[in-house]
Amino acid sequence: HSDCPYEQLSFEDAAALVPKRARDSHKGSYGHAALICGSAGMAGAARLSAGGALRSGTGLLTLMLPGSLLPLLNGDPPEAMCLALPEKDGRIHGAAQAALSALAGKSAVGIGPGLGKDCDHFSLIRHILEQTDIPMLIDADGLNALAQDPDILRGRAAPVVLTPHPGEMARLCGWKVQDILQDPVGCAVEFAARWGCVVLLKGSATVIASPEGRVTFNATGNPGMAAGGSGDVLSGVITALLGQGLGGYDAARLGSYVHGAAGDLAAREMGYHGLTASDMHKGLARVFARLS
Ligand code: NPW
Ligand code: AMP
Ligand code: MG
Repeated sequence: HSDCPYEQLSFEDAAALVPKRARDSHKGSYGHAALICGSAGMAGAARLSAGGALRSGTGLLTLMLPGSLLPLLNGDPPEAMCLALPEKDGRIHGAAQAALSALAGKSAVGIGPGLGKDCDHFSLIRHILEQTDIPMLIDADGLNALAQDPDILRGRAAPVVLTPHPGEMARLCGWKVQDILQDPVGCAVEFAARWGCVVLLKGSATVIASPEGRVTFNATGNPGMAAGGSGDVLSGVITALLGQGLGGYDAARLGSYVHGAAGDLAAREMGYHGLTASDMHKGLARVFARLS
C-alpha cells in the first residue's frame, strides 16, 4: 500500500535483487564466504549454515571450525573448504589472530551458528569488527557473546547484519521478550539506528530494519520452520548474499524472502510436522531457479 511506511518484497522485487550470473563469470565472481561456526555437539549447525550458503550462489565457502570438528566435518558438504581454529573443550578459543589471517581475501563472514556459550567469542567478534572491513553477519551464540557490549558495533563502515530471535534480542538490547513481541518494529528500528547495523528480528513475521529507519516485513515462511536449525540455514544464505556484494539491508531482506520461500516449497512436499532444516537446502536452489 502506497501510504504504508513499511516495505514487503514481492516476487518481482526479490527477483530484481538476485545477483546475476554472467556467462563469462567464474567462481571468483561470486565471492568467498566464511562461516565461523560449530562446536562439539553442534557440528550440525555448521553443516546447516554451510548448505544455506552453498545453495545461495556463493563462489567459494570456507568453514572455520574448532580443530576437533574437522575429522567429523571435513568433506561434508564436499563443496566447502574447512579450516581449523584454535579451541578449548570443543569450542573455538584464543582464535582471534588465526581467524583474522584466515579472513584475508574473504568477501563476507558469518559468525555464530552452534559456537556455544561462555567462550571468548566477544573478543573474536571485536577483533573482526575493528580490524577488517568485511561485510559481517552475526547470529546465535555470536549474538549472545556480543551482548556483553553491543555498542562495539557503532561506527563500523562495512555492513553488519544481526539476526536475533526474540530471546537473543532480549539478551542484546535489555528489553524483556514480552516487550519485544509487543513492539518488534519499534525494537528493531531503535537498535538498528543505535548500533548502525541491520537488525533482522526473527519471528513468524520477521522484521528487517536498516540503520536509516527503513523497515521490511517478510511474508514468506510457515510454522513447519519452527524447528531447530532453521535459523542456521538463514545465516548461511545471508552471508552468501553479502559475499556476492549485496548491501546489508538487501542481503537480509532477500535472504529472509528466499529462506521462507524455500521452507514453503519444502513444506508442500514434507508438510509442517516433518519439515527439517536440511529440507530447506534444496528448496533454496528451487527458489533461486524460479527467481532468476
Ligand atoms: P522460550 O523457549 O519460549 O522460553 P537460545 P537456540 C527464546 C544452535 N543450534 N519468540 C526461547 O524462549 C544455535 O545456532 C544448533 C519468543 C528461549 O528462551 C545456537 O548456537 C543446532 N522467544 C545454539 O544452538 C540446531 C523465543 O530464546 C531462547 C523465540 C542455541 O540456540 C539447533 C532460546 O534461545 C540450534 O539452531 C521466539 N520466536 N525464539 C545443531 N543441529 O547443531 C526463541 N526464543 O538459548 O539462544 O537457544 O536458539 O536453540
Ligand atoms: P532460529 O530460532 O534461529 O532457528 O530461527 C528460526 C527461523 O525460522 C527464523 O528465520 C524464523 O523466521 C523462521 N520461523 C520460525 N517459526 C516460524 C513461523 N511460525 N512462521 C514463519 N517462519 C518461522
Ligand atoms: Mg538460531
